[in-house]
Amino acid sequence: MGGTIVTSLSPWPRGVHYYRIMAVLDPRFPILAGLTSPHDLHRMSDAQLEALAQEMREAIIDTVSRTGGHLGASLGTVELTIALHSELESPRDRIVWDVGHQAYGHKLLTGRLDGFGTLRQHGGISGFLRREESEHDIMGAGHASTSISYAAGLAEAQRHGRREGHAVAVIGDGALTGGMAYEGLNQAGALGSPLTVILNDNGMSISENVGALSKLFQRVRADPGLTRVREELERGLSRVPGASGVGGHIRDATKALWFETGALFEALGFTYIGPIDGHDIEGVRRALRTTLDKDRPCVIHVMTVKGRGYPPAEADGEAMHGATPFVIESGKAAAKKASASTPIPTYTEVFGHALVAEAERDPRVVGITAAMLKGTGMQHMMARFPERTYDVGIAEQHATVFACGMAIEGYRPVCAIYSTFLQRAFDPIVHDVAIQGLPVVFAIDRGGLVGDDGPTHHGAFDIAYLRSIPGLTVMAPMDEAELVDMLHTALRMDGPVAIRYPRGAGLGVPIPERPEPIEIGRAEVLELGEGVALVGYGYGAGLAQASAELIAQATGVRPTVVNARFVKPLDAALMRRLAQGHDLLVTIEDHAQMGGFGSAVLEALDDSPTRVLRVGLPDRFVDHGKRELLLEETGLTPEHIAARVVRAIGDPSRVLLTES
Ligand SMILES: Cc1ncc(C[n+]2csc(CCOP(=O)(O)OP(=O)(O)O)c2C)c(N)n1
Repeated sequence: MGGTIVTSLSPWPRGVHYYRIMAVLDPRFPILAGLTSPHDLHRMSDAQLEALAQEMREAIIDTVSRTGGHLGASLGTVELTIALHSELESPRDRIVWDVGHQAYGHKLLTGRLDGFGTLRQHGGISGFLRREESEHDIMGAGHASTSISYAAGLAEAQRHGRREGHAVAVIGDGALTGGMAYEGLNQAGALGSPLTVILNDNGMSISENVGALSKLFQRVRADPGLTRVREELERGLSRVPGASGVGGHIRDATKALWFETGALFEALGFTYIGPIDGHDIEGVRRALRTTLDKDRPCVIHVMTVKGRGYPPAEADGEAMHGATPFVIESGKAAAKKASASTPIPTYTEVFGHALVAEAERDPRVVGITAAMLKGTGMQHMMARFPERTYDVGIAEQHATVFACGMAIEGYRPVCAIYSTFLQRAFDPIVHDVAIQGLPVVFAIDRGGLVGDDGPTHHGAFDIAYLRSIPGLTVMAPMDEAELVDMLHTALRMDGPVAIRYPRGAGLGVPIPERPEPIEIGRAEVLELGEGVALVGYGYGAGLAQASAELIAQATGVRPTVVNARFVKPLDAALMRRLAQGHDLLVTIEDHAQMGGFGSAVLEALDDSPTRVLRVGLPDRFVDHGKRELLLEETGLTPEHIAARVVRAIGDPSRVLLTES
């Protein structure tokens, strides 16, 4: 990590600097810079570990203030991370971080201080964990609620003698709202798997956490006797085999709550320890030692504060969950380049307001989000119609079937889910929505490349996995005005509909005052030209328009430009006419080339001899980095597309052009 010394962090005393001070890599972080492996933590004193925590916090704030990233979650786990690495022997002991967004501290302790300044930058270290990045990254998930299942598998392999070491899953209370977490608990509890689950309870998902369990945890957190419980618990820990043994030490007021929380896990076959203060390194270490000795499933319930140690992140956990670059002193967003005009609204914002407008007109409209209230623009619906808006937790599968239930009773549910997370709902979309023919609308945000979050988050597959489903209408607007019309259209249809749109700002076109329905399955010819037909789907239509200009400049001939609007039902008749009337048909989409819009066009043309050039994402996982950079790298820019088309025109010997 390079850069200037951060003096602005002085409100948080640095503690004593002592450990193998090497006037070295980064003078701001002498302890971190001196680490040769996380095992060094085993030999450190309590005071040294506290000082290390301070350095980690400063390193995280310093880097994320410049790169943006998951600030609050990683600040909240600093002490927990130190406790884990000072008791465990990673990677022999397997630490599995759910989502991986809270593991910046783990990165710092496992040899990545040096590259930490490149966090989330193209070619730099990932914002999540990544198996290729470090042997300490046991897996590289970015989707929530998987850690217990991973750990159950790891523990089972260990039980079969395949390997030695403990398996520890760290899961947030938000991620614990996802069904897979319970599937993991259920199996591990029955098997008696020797694994430890650390429940990192900070009361927050991205927004405030939701659900019945979260309410229980909230009551535990709000109870003034909690600290006392922890102290009693710590005193009792060495004497008790499980949670129940410490009951006598707990004051009556907190006892019931404590038992309620513990009872859930105990019923599933886990020993429950907690709640304990997750910022107390020694307390967490003691609890860990207890569980590691047990050789059975255990849960340690730790309470932490999201954003801990950085006041702006503690004050606004939601905004600082995924922080954009900020000024350290104030926590305010770093100034963007000045622009005279008002910013163009994002597709997300336009969708959010359009949904409210539809809900004003039609009382049957309800909004559903899976823990992405602001991310999907659903906060506007929640503010206007709280009784008709549902945050179901990190549970895309459940969100979909819940929508089915409401649709059966005559409601018009709109599920706003990111493309990448909707992958989780594939089976319910087939089985519960489409086969039942229910009018559920999917508003698929973040279709296409998302940028810094990288391969676990790009929305590259939704067209492919949706367009094969019978009875589903699948569409994509070319701009934000068409998104409003498409939502209006979808809510007037009898069956299921999916609308995909990209991350970021729209094209800046005016939003219609009153939306108009769109004819189903009808593409729109934007410009009639000759020689080449450029057919764009969604974001691809804008690319087609811009590419056409460049092609016209280069060749002197204006291509035909089409906004496809639908991939299902595809305007197959128009595609065939275009094929007959042009020398080259070009399909453009920000989606995996394989199985996407271009594939649908090829299928429609079937026996046509027309040359088709498909532009889309290549058959590999695209790395993380700024979205513009990734679009450039994958050839999804007007310049790249125009150059390919001009090359293809000059080489008519190639009958079918589908390579990237
Ligand atoms: C399947 C899935 N849906 C949504 C998300 C987006 N997401 C990332 S982190 C997060 C909240 C996680 O909350 P929690 O587990 O409590 O961790 P915290 O950030 O509070 O530490 C969500 C909803 C995701 N990663 N995976």
